[in-house]
Amino acid sequence: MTNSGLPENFLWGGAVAAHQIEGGWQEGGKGVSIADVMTAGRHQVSRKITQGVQKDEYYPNHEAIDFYHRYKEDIQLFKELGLKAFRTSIAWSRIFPKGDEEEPNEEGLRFYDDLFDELLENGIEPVITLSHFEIPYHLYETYGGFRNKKLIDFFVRYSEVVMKRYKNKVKYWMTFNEINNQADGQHDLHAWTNSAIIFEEGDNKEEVIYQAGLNELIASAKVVQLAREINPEFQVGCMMAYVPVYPYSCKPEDMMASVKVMNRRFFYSDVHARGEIPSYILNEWEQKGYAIDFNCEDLAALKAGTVDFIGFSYYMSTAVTTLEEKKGFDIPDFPEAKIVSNPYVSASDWDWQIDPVGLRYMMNVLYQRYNLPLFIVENGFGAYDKLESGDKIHDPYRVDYLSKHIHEMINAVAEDGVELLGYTPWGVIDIVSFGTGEMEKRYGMIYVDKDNQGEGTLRRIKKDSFDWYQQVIATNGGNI
Ligand code: P53
Repeated sequence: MTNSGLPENFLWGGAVAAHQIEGGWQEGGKGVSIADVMTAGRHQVSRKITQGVQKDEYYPNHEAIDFYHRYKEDIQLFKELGLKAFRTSIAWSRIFPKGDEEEPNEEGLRFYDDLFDELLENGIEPVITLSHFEIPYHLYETYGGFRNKKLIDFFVRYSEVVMKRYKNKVKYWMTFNEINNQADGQHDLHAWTNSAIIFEEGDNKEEVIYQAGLNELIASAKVVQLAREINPEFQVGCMMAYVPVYPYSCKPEDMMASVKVMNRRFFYSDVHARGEIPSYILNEWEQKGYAIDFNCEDLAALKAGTVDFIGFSYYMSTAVTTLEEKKGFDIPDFPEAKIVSNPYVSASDWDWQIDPVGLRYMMNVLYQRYNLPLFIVENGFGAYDKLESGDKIHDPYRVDYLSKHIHEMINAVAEDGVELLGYTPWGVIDIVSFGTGEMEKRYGMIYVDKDNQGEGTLRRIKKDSFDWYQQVIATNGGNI
């Protein structure tokens, strides 16, 4: 074993989100969330968002993997794995079932008291996302989601309640999961999951999303300020999805196209970390005639509520080109360019391009841009697994993906000098896929016996990657 160069207190962990694991969608006084009205899709077939919960539809998040009832058993497995941190979210609708009540739901608060106690007793630090695609459905029905500035106050109130309640149990917090997923404003699923928005006739989608995103950034900044009052030891981060978009060629226009598409994503972390709306966005709003609503008080909040660390997910990279002969995907409002695949990397069964070096690249970019500690709070490989006789799951593809990414992560720390708090790979246990609602797009090192139709015993079985990750943690990355 060699010394990897990672700090001794490095937070090796695993990550999930409440709606993708808990189930118990109507238990403990929980209200309906936006995840509870999403049906199952599959690769290239979108999930449907229904008007309320319909009787004859299948909703994979209603039961998920039943973590709500099985968390004690699962935490024993996490302990055996050696996790030092476990990232999950609080389901907002367990605490405020409708989102706009005066008083929180005590039973929901008690559930997370018990969950966090159980983690801490087993030596595992909870890392908590406040909003991970789980906005109470009522806030969509009554207020139209985050297009409405009233949601700022509802989110701040909810955050205040949970940060006060768990102030001695949770130190690491993140406000909005992958807030920049909604960046180009065209994916209806992301508008729904990030902001509880359904587009209406006459909406300029991009403008609507800029408003919602800014409302969330203001809410986040207010929560950061509150956090400092509640417990000065708190560390509050943002949570960004970072998919680097490389210039496909060295044609100068391809380089500028990369800058332009990356700026759409950087907007969110620029505000979170620097406390100002960047000039490239203010100019865009002006040129497009967007009437984004904000006032001096909002700007002061942004300035006073900058984050302590940059939490981000990394799964893949992609490329952009202006070369006319290349075929690719259109980019909203950018007709000269398209997104193309990268001939130098391979891809998963869901066409996510596998690029470990891209992680090192992104870590360098983010650290140089913000000079703040980073936290890789998601990274992982969604794949079909096969349960073989003797309860074996051989998943060398997952070990290969993760070890190559960890290798590049260590290079970024040990050679490039990037400050990194931890690494919590996605879906340490199999969960419902967010994008497709499938169970069989598996990320875990622990298998859950359940299929896409919702059939199965829910039994937990260790995969080969479990033993491998156990060694990674035990050697602090020295075996990579
Ligand atoms: P699924 C896009 C790019 C990177 C991460 O995704 C993304 C997305 C959205 O599709 O989402 C995150 O389950 C998200 C998790 C999610 C995970 O990636 O679609 O934070 O909730 O499960 C993996 O394969």
